[in-house]
Amino acid sequence: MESQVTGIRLMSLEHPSDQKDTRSRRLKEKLRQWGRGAQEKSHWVAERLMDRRICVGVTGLSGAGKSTLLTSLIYQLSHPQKAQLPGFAPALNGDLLGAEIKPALDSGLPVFDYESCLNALMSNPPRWPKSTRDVSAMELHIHLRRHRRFRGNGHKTLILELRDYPGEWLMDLPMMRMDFRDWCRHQAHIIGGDTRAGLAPELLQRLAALSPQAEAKESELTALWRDYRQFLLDCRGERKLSYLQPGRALLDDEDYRVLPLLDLRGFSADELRQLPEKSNYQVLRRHYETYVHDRVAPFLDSHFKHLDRQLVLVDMIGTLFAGEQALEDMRLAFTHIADTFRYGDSGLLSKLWRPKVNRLLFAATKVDQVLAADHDALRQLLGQQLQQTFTGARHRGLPIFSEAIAAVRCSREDQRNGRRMLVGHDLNGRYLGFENAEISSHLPSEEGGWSHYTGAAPPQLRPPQGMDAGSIPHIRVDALLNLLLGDKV
Ligand SMILES: Nc1nc2c(ncn2[C@@H]2O[C@H](COP(=O)(O)OP(=O)(O)OP(=O)(O)O)[C@@H](O)[C@H]2O)c(=O)[nH]1
Ligand SMILES: [Mg+2]
Repeated sequence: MESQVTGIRLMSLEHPSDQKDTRSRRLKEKLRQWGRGAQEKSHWVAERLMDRRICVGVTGLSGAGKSTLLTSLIYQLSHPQKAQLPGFAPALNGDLLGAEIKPALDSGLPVFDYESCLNALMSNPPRWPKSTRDVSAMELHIHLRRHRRFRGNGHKTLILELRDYPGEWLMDLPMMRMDFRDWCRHQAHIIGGDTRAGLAPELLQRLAALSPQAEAKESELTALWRDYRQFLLDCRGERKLSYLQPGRALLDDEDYRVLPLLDLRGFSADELRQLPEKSNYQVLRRHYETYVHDRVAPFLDSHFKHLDRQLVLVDMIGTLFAGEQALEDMRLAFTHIADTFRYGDSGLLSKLWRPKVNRLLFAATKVDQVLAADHDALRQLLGQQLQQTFTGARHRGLPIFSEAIAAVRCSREDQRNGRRMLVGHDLNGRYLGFENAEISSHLPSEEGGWSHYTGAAPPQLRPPQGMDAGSIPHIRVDALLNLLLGDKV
């Protein structure tokens, strides 16, 4: 009201011709800005229209294998003579000429540090890339031979823009459509519904006992946040759970203080709204809203909506061998990813944002940890989990694919005493041979069936030695490339 009145007063002080001038100046400035923007974007739009540019999001929870896959993928495409990519048609036909990395200038994001990831893999002894915590982007200019009917062979370049971001950010997106009260109830439901409460019973009791109307005490909330963050880290580290919020608590140690009130029974929505500003409910509500506004919404706005295709990496082996609860939680995470990508007006996020992702790929990573005979079962298991969550007409028109890959193959198969086994080096460089627990394409249904997997996880492996002399061995990265780009090359 106040500003309206001020606005009218200011207007009345201007001469009518001044007003006209101001308006036309503003309009001209707008047109100029629009022109500048259009010029900058025009090459981008033209490339898109000519099918020469594609933007792919690569995500997965921390440790899923994003940095390693990106490094392997870039290496394979940039060294067509050394790469083994029989499943990728341009490589098979000799039309893949090479690739070069360029910064993704339009994105304004830091460039993926390919050099240091590659150096780590190629060093002696080889190492895995360092864990990364932030988003990065790059353009990979893929040079291909083009066969023209009458004018001989030519060249074309496909620009593959790769945006790598933590899966934890994706897990936060459902918070966009929940207010604080909804989120508290959602968290209470999840925590009460499985055995994760067993990881921190005392903490969860303290949270449930936190009275919504009592005045908030800074020191109490600080202590609760420290313990809650540790609880989330244990859910990931010890139980291999996937659907954990706020996701950024797993990536950095900022003082977000986004805590759920686990017992809101006895309070209607109206009663909660009217609680004093200094009450626990109102203080935590403000923390929650700040987090959603400052962290979650900008990601959706500036980054996520540019993607044409989305690749989600899943540590299916780690999850399966962690047991039934980890797998159920992964399914829960898939349900929320499915909601994010749901098409049509019924999509819960569609009012805020309409996804334009036209292909969604899931890949189980690190399959070199199990025998080749189990790779197909893994792919089938992943497919079943996806089928259960992406059912019905809601995703019609959005093709979903699943694969099972190893970005860097660290093991090879051998025969010992008539049995097939895997041999490789563990993380300490010790040479070892092992046989993984056989993977069935169906989840255990009978009582006690999960004991076949729990505690029997295959060992973590070190990258193989000697890659600097030649190619990076992999499993089905070429098939993944085909799913990602096959229709664009
Ligand atoms: N055996 C095997 N292990 C792999 C492979 N790729 C990744 N790993 C293992 O998974 C770990 C994590 O891989 P990264 O590529 O760093 O995963 P990330 O998703 O980038 O992880 P953050 O940067 O922490 O989010 C590595 O340190 C390896 O132990 C693979 O192809 N085979
Ligand atoms: Mg990484």
